[in-house]
Amino acid sequence: MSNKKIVFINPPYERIAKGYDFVKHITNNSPSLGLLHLAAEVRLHGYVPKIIESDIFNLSIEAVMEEVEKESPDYVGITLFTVGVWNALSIAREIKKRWPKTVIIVGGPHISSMGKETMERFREFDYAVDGEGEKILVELLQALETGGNPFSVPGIIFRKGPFVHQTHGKAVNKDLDELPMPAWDLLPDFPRAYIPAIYDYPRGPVATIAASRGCPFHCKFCDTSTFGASVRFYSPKVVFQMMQHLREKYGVRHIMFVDDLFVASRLRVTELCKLLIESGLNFTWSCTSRVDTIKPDTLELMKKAGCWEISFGLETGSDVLLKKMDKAAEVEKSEQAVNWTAVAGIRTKGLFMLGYPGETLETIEQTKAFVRRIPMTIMNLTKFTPYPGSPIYRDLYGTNIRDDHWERMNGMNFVWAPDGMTVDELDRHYQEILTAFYNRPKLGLYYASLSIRYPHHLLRLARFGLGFLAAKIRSYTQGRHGLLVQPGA
Ligand code: B12
Ligand code: SF4
Repeated sequence: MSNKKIVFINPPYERIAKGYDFVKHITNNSPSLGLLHLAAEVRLHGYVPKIIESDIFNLSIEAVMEEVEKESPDYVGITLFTVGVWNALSIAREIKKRWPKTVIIVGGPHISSMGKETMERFREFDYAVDGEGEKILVELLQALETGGNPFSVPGIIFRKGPFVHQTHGKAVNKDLDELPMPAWDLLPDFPRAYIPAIYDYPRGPVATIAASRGCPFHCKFCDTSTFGASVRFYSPKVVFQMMQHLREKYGVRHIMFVDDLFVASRLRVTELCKLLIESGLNFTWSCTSRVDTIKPDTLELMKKAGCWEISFGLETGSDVLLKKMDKAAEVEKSEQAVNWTAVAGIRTKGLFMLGYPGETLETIEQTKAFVRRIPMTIMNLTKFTPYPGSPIYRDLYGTNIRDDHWERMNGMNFVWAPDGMTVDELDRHYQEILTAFYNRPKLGLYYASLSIRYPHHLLRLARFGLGFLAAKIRSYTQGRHGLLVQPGA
C-alpha cells in the first residue's frame, strides 16, 4: 500500500465569456463526478487524495497553486474537458515550474477524444489515461512506484524521447458495482456549494450520480468517446445505497442522475423506483431519457418514486435536421414523449441546439413553433459546437485537429456557422427562440408559483441581478460603454 499524495484538479472554464462571471449564480455548479470516483479508488489503495474544484470556488491559478503547495503532492491528476484545456495547461505549467518532480496525469473527455494530439502538444502533461480512469490510474501509479514499466499498462498515453506513444486498449469498467462510492467526503463544503442551475431542482441539498455508463447511439454531435457504446449499469440496489448514504450523511434531498440513458432499461428503473417508494425516503430526482425509451406506465411509477424532471435531447423541431444528426428520433415521437411526461406530472427539460449543419430559416421557425407547442417547463438551448470526439467534428474538419476554438467550446459560442448564415444572425435567432419559449404568461405564472414554493431560487436570481448590475457599472466606469465582454475575450 502506498501513502503518497495525489491532488485532483477540476480546472476553471469560461461559462459564457470573460466578463460574465455573475452567471455563476444561476448556472450549474455540479462537481466532477469523475474526480470523485478516481479519488475513492486511489484511496482504497492507500493513496491520500485531495480534490480542488477550482471553478466552483472561483479560484485563480495562483489560488490553485496555494492549495497544491499545502499538500505538496507526489502526483497531480487533472480532468480535461475541451473547454478547460488551456487553463489546465496554465496550471500544469506553474506546477512544473515550482515543483518539477511532481508527476502530472490527465484524463477526461478531451483526452478520450483527442489524447495523443493533446500529449504531443503539451509537454507539461506526463501521462494521460484514455477512457474510464479508476483501475488504470491505480495500475499506472503502482507501476511508477515499483519501478515497473508504466508502458505495460493499457489505455495509457505517454512520452518517450521526442515521441508520444499510446498503449493498446481503452480503460473500461465492466462491473460498476465493484467501484467504491464516489468520495463525496473530500469535497469542501459538500453538498452546500454544489448546486445545479436555478429552477432546475425543487430544493437542496443536491448531489449527482451516474447510474450507468455508455450509450449505443451515434448522434453525430455527441462525444461518446469516454464511455463508448457498451452500456453498463449499477444495480438498482447499489444506486439506492448511494442515495441512502447521501441522505444519511449529508441530508441530500434531490438527486440528479447524469447518465446518458438513465431510462434505457425499464426493468432496472422499475426496480429502483420500487426501492425508493418502499423506503419512504422522499427523494426528488431528475434524469435524462431518449424520447423512445419511456412509456406512460413507467412514467407513472417514476413520478410515484419522486421523479421531478426528465431531460430529453429534443434538439430541434425539424425532422430533416434530426435525420442529419443521426438522432434516430422524430419530432412527432418527441412531442408524444413530452405529452406523456406532462400527463404523469413530471417536468420536461428540453435540450435543444441551434446552428447544426443544415439549419435554415425554415428549421428555426419549426423549432420556435415546436417549443411553444409542447408542454415543456424548461428549455436549454446550446449553440452548436463540434466537440472533438463527436462524428460531426471529423465531417466538418476532416482529420485536421482544430485547437483554435477550444476555450470557447462551452456551447455558448458559435464556433462554426452553417452555410448561408452568419454568427450574428444565429445569435439573433438564439435570443428569439428563447424569447418565444419563455415569454409566455402561462410559463411566467408557473415560475412565479415555483418561486413562492421554493424561495431560495429568488435569492439566487437576486444575486445574479446584483452581479449583472455591478458588471455594468464596472464596464461604464472603465469606459467600455456597458459592454460586458472583457477585451481580449
Ligand atoms: C454531468 C456533466 C456535466 C456537469 C458536471 C461536469 C463535470 N465537471 O464533471 C456540468 C453540467 C457542470 C457539465 C458542464 C459542461 N459539460 Co458536461 N457532461 C456531463 C455528463 C452528462 C456526465 C459526466 C459525468 O459525470 N460522467 C461520469 C464520470 C464518472 O465520468 P467522467 O467525469 O468522464 O470521468 C471519468 C473519465 O473521464 C476519466 N477521467 C476524468 N478525469 C480524469 C482525470 C484523470 C487524472 C484520469 C486518470 C482520468 C480521468 O475517469 C473518470 C472515471 O471513470 C457528460 C456526458 C458523458 N457521457 O460523459 C457531459 C460532457 C462531459 N459534457 C460536455 C460538455 C461539452 C460540457 C460543457 C463544456 C458545456 C455544457 N454546456 O454542458 C461544460 C464544461 C464543464 C467543465 N468543467 O469544463 C461534453 C464534453 C465534450 C468535450 N470533448 O469536452 C460531454 C461528454 C457531453 C457530450 N456527449 O458531448 N457537464
Ligand atoms: S445524444 Fe444521447 S442518445 Fe445520442 S449518442 Fe449522445 S448520449 Fe447517446
